[in-house]
Amino acid sequence: MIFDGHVHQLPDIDPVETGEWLDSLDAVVDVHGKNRARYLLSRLMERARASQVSFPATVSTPYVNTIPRDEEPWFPGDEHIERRIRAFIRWNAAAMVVKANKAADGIGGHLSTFASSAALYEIGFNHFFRGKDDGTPGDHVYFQGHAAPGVYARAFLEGRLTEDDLDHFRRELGRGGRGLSSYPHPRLMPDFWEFPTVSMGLGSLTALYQARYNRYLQNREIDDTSGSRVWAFLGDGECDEPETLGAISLASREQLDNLVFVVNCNLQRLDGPVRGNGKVIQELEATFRGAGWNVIKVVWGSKWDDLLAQDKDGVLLNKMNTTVDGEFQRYATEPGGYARDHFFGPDDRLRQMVSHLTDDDIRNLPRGGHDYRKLYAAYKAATDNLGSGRPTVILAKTVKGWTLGEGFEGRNSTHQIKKMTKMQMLEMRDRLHLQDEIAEDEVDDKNPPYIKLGTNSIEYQYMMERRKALDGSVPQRTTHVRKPMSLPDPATYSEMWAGSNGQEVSTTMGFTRLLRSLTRDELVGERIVPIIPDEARTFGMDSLFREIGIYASQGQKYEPVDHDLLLSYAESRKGQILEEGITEAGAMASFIAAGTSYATRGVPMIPFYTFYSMFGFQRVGDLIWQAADMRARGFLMGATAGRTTLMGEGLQHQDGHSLVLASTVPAVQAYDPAFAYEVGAIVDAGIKRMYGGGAPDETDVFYYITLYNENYGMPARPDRAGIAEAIVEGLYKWADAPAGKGLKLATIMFSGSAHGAAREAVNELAEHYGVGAELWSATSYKALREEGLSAERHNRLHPSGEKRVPRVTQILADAQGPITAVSDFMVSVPEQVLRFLPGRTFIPLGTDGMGCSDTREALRRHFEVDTGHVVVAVLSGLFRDGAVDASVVEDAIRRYDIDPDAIDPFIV
Ligand SMILES: Cc1ncc(C[n+]2csc(CCOP(=O)(O)OP(=O)(O)O)c2C)c(N)n1
Ligand SMILES: [Mg+2]
Repeated sequence: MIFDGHVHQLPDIDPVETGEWLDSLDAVVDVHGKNRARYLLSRLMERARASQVSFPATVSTPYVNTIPRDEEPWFPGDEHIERRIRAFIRWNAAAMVVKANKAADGIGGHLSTFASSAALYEIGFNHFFRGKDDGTPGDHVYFQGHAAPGVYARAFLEGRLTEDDLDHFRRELGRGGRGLSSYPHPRLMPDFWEFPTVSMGLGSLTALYQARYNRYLQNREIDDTSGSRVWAFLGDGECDEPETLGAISLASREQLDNLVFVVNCNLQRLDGPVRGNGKVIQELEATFRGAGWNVIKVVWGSKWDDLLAQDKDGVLLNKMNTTVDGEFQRYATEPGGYARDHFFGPDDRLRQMVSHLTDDDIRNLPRGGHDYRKLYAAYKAATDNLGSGRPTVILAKTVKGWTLGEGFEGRNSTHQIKKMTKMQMLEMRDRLHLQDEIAEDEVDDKNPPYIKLGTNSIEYQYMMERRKALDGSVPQRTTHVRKPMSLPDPATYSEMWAGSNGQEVSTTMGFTRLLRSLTRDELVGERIVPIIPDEARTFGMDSLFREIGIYASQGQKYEPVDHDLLLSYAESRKGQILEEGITEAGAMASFIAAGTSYATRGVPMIPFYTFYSMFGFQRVGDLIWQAADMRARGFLMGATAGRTTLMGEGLQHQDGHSLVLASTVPAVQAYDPAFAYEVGAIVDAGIKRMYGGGAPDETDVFYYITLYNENYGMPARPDRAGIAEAIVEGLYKWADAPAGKGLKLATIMFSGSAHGAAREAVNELAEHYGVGAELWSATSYKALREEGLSAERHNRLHPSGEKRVPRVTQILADAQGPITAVSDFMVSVPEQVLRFLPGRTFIPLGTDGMGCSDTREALRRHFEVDTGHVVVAVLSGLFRDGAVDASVVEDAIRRYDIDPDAIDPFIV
């Protein structure tokens, strides 16, 4: 407790003696220096431990407020009016949820989360959160997802939402899809919510990287972000998610004093206590403090200050320190007499301390998170902390369900309760002193009234004046562009169109060249954000280090070991590459920050996040979903793609399914290109689509593009009208069948690196089996499927209207014979178009199975996607169609040395 300045919270029973000790220390420092002083202190600590003088660890302080009463700042607001406003919002939030569940039983919603955090938000709304009305992006506020009812309730009082809006909470499909979303979802309420948070842990992670991204923009001199603070509101239970705390050391390392976490420590999560047997606030304090954060605990409300001041023997402090959260939760549910007996009671000195208080007084000794002045002091300290280089976390102790009444406060079931009886509503009304606003006969449990404020009411005027002073309402999402961006010069892509002139390169190398060209582009160069999680060398992107620099907020304080090399590890304050280290989640959070920059900051940026494709969708799938919710734009580049192309790495690295996972995210445009010019065409079209100024439904997408590390000659872009569109639409003819008389006809579709087997198979089929196979490049089965489904839906719902033919059906109408599809991904990838090819023989080959390590050749044989297997598949299709005999297929099986009884790779 002597650490971090907390000694001032304890009574000094002998100031003279204290003075002597301090003078001695000063003298040692003066005469013998700091080292000697340190030594003596260490010896004293050693002795203290030996004498059993207990001593808290340096990372935690006693269970009291960090800011003592006499250091609290003057409170500039009108506490009475703010309390009224808070009560109105509390009431309306509860009424909205109760009504929703009466109107549609089971529709859900949460009462208790916001009830515990109302003051945490209101202090922000009235005094801290900056809006955008001055033309700046203001603060970035991440609301706790389950507290959404409170945010709607305030927007209603501010006149931003109507009663009809509140009546459509969680009923979004009426009124043209304009209800209120259950949680913060920019996808559903694009003018209101900015940051999706409700998947626990993602809000805090993305908030942290948003704060870092703001510094990136600042240091690169692209945007002045100094006026924006990032506020993230989290639950204490949520802190158990690895994503919540997993990146906090980055915040201190990057000196993000523009970041404030507010943890609503109501000691409960969904099922029960967060740490019944421990103290979550103490645990979080140690974690954050250890990570270098500025920690502000707001544990006790003002009325406790008097008691602490009397605590000469430290018995109260000791009781506070030793009472576990499970007990504190119990005190919130019992009458004051219980705490008198169990908290104060066992020790006579403590019992004496509260003898002048009634049981009700004791019960009403509030927790810090419900004490407006304490919160103001904490938020003020957090904002004053700017310049210190330390991010701040405020740990505010609250009661879950506070003011909702006995059935709610501190109950283990409180998170899930959505309904209130009339009696409960009346109890809440009285508790909030709203008798003058709501008459008893108005209250019923079906249709409780909302409190509305006339524009002349002092509460309304006060509230609006406060918001005006803080530049307008929050939250509010806009897409107003503050710093316009042009599209790249078409010449940027010319290298991609030209092909590699016989040189063997991979699509990854092709993409890296494209990325470099884009960063050199006069028009958009500075807006490109390359993001890599410690894999640049794997992808050959280390060539960019020196040229565009690795972003480092501190610059480079050392001469790198490879300084004399052309490709040295060059860090710089103005570096463009976000080299994230080994954190796909962090890299994805950066992608989200950059990909939503067009909205959050009005500064469009184009992120290219390149990663091991295996560690994309399956590793950070929920963040990708969040990116889609947040309307992120940009490119996810799934490098080292394919189950057989990346050789040697085995089961955990060889990806044959990210395209299946990508198919589940509507906003994702998934591509599996074979050649550099296809990559170029997709990127070109993608940038135009996302940044070319179309309607949000069109623009608010992002791309997933696979990249392979197999080298081969990159052909030039076919010189054909409409080729660029065809590549983007997902399928185009790549080569006609070889000419020859009497050839039996067939079709092979390839994607990505499987083009090699497909092309060889064409030659083999012509040479040995008299089969002429035409080749098609399938760049996006997802795009084909989605278009097909939409045509199918149209036809289903317009039976007598003009029939739409799915694009893939049309395109393949002229493709000859049975269709064999081959890729380095699971069969379900090409199968996405099967339903649109009725009556066609369709044989998809794919790499289903867990995978193992070997050479490409061995793996392709194992997964049955090599040349021999493609030939056999084509012949088996012809056999199925009656064009050849079974013996022909058997001949090929022999010719390519295929063991028909080999173990099925799926079960290996
Ligand atoms: C990733 C994820 N897992 C589970 C849930 C379900 N869930 C919603 S709220 C909640 C408990 C939240 O507790 P806490 O973070 O303490 O918030 P409080 O409501 O107590 O403020 C859980 C488990 C979720 N939303 N996200
Ligand atoms: Mg909680």
